[in-house]
This record gives sequence, structure tokens and C-alpha cells, in this order.
Amino acid sequence: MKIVDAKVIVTCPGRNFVTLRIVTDAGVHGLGDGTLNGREKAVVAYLEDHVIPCLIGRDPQRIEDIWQYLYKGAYWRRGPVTMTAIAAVDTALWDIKAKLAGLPLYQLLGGKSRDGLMAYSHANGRDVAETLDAVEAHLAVGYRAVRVQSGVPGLDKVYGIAPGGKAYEPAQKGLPQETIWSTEKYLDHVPRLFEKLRARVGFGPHLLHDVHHRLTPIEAARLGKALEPCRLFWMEDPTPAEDQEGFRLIRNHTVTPIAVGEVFNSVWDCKHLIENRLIDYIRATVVHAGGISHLRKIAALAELHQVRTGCHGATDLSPVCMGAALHFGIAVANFGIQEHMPHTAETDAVFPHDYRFENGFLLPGETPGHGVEIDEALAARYPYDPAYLPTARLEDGTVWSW
Ligand code: KDG
Ligand code: MG
Repeated sequence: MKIVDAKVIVTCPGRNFVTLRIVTDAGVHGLGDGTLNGREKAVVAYLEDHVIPCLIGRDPQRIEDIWQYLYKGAYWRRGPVTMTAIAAVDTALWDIKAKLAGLPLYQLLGGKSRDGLMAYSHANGRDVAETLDAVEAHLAVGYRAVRVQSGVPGLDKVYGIAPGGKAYEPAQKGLPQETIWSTEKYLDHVPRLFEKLRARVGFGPHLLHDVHHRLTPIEAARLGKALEPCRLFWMEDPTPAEDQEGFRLIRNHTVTPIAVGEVFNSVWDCKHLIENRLIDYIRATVVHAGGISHLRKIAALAELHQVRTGCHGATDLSPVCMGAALHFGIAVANFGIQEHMPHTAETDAVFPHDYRFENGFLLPGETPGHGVEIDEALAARYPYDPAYLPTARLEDGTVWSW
């Protein structure tokens, strides 16, 4: 069997997505997500100029061999652009293999280890009152776990909060916006928010919070300690993860569980944190961490150290990534939780899929493959529209981590 064609489809049904479609001479095709938020065109060029010419004529069934060829053969290993491009190929090849077998992908990954994937949603509000209401609304539709972000008094724009009560979308049209950050104001606000939240909803629902790389290790230690009475499911990205030893300092001070890794792209990013038991959940997911093949290796290392998965699932990960992540998550031994930020109706129409949300759980479907397709005619009606994540500065003008 041979790969006879491969094509990159860029579409913007409300936000930009990059999708790779690989076609075989057996009449079967596969899809892979290659979306890298704000750097989409870099992955498109990597795929079109450097990867696709090498794929034509190869046997699509040799998934591991093609993965190794693309990883080792480039000489320049790792990095978000390379690993997202490899992930797009790998996901499409697993889709093809499962379609050839006539099985949903999870069957090829060992079958179901659970009945459904506990999902967490995003509740946010401009102030405490709005945030508490948003959490209750998410619990009312069945979520058992909710990530909570709130506006901070004295700060104009805050990560995770949409202006005017709209659904939150991280990337904004046009060039990157600048936002102002104050650690002091944030640290004063967040523990009080969660105290009020627990007083309102009790200790039944799981509550999560994303610090989004903003704190130094000692500040993150202080936050984790302050939040202990509120028993969070996790505190995410408490400090930039390049400083991996910084997590030891946080760990030495608090038992609030830690989740890290949505920006990681290989097992080498995860190794030190996992082996040294500095985190509890690993957030790497299919599209940015080398596809199903590589994510399985990350999860296997994590399993040895009782670290569980918590795959990234924001709107910039296309339904193709979500479909693949759900097949992975239902099969992997050490699944923890799956992020769920529903896509717009336009996106769902461009990417017909058979996964669904039911009673707090996400469920992959039974269609052979990963169960997500693309309507190319509809996709062509939404051309690429540049959009970027914001940037952050301290109140004195210093560039900070967003
Ligand atoms: O592209 C970046 C977003 O996906 C990210 O800001 C969202 O932190 C995020 C999350 O936890 O979903
Ligand atoms: Mg995050």
C-alpha cells in the first residue's frame, strides 16, 4: 500500500485550523490536526515544503517507521513546529490504520480502559459574582469538573475572561494585543474567589485553575498553600516550565496538585518533572506532542510515576485533535481528565464528528478511525484570517509571560 497524495487544508470557521489529509492507493484517507495557535503558517510550510514530498510513495501502515524518519531524518529535532507537523502525519496514519481495520481507533490502542472521559469545562466571569454564576451554570449542564478563571480587580484584561460575557477564545484577530499584569493583585484575589466558590457549590465538584505561567516558584508556592483548604483538582502551569527545578520549590511547600505541559512537545520536556515527581498531571496532547505514537510514550513514562494525563483541549485544538485525544484517553491506563472547550457551530459543521458529551463525560464514537472528517467545500468558505494570542507586561512596562 502507498501514500498517493497529501494535502494541507487551512480554514477559519471562527478561528484558524490546519488539517492534513493523507490519501492512499487503497482508497482510504486519514486526517491529522496540525494547528499551532498564532504560528499556523509555519506548520503549513513545514508540511508542504519539507514533509509531504517525502511521504508520497511510502507505506502508510508503517506508522512508527515514518515517525522515526520524520523525527531523526530532519536532523533538527523537537520544537513546536516540527512536532506539530509530525503529529499531523502520525494522527492521519493512525486514522488510516483504524479505517483499514474497520475499527474505532481506541481498539488499536488496547481497547477501552473506562466507559467515558471525565471532562472539565471553562467557567469564567468578569467579577466574583459573574464567575460563581458561570460555575453553577456549568454544573447544571452536567460537568463534574470546572476550570475557574475570573477578572482581577484593578486589571483591565485577564487571561481566560471574554469581554462582555462572550465565550472565551484565546486568539484575537490582528496583531498580538498587549495586556497588563499584576502578580500582587492576582494573588490577593484568587484565594478569596475559591473560598467563596466552595461556600457556594460545596466540595462535590472538582475545581481547577490555570495560572498560565505567570508566577515565580515562591509565588506559586504561596498560592498553592493558600488554596489548600479549597482542595483544587489542580493548579495549572504555576510557573514557566523551562525552569523545571522551580517546581521542586513549589512542591516543597504545598500539596495542591500540579498540572503542566500544554506547551510541551516531546517526552524530553516531561522527563525531569515526571521522574522527580514534581507534577501530578501531564497536559501534553496529540497535536503538539508528536501525535498518538509519541503521546503514548509520554503517558507510559508518566504511568510509572503515578502521573495521570490531563490533555489540553482548548478551542485552538481542532475537532480532529479532540477526536484522536478521546480515543487515546479512553484506552490509556493512567487517564486523569480531559479539557473540554466546545467549538463554535461553524467549526463543528466544517469538522463532522461522532464524539459527544454526556453527563459530564466525553465519549469517542464507534466509526472506524478517529471519527472526525472535514467538509472541504465548507472549509474553503472560511479563508485564513491572522489572529494571535495576547502578550503581557507588568505595570512598569516589563515584558512578562502571558
Ligand atoms: O493556544 C493557547 C491556548 O490553548 C491556551 O492559552 C489555553 O491555557 C490554555 C488552556 O489551559 O486551555
Ligand atoms: Mg492552560
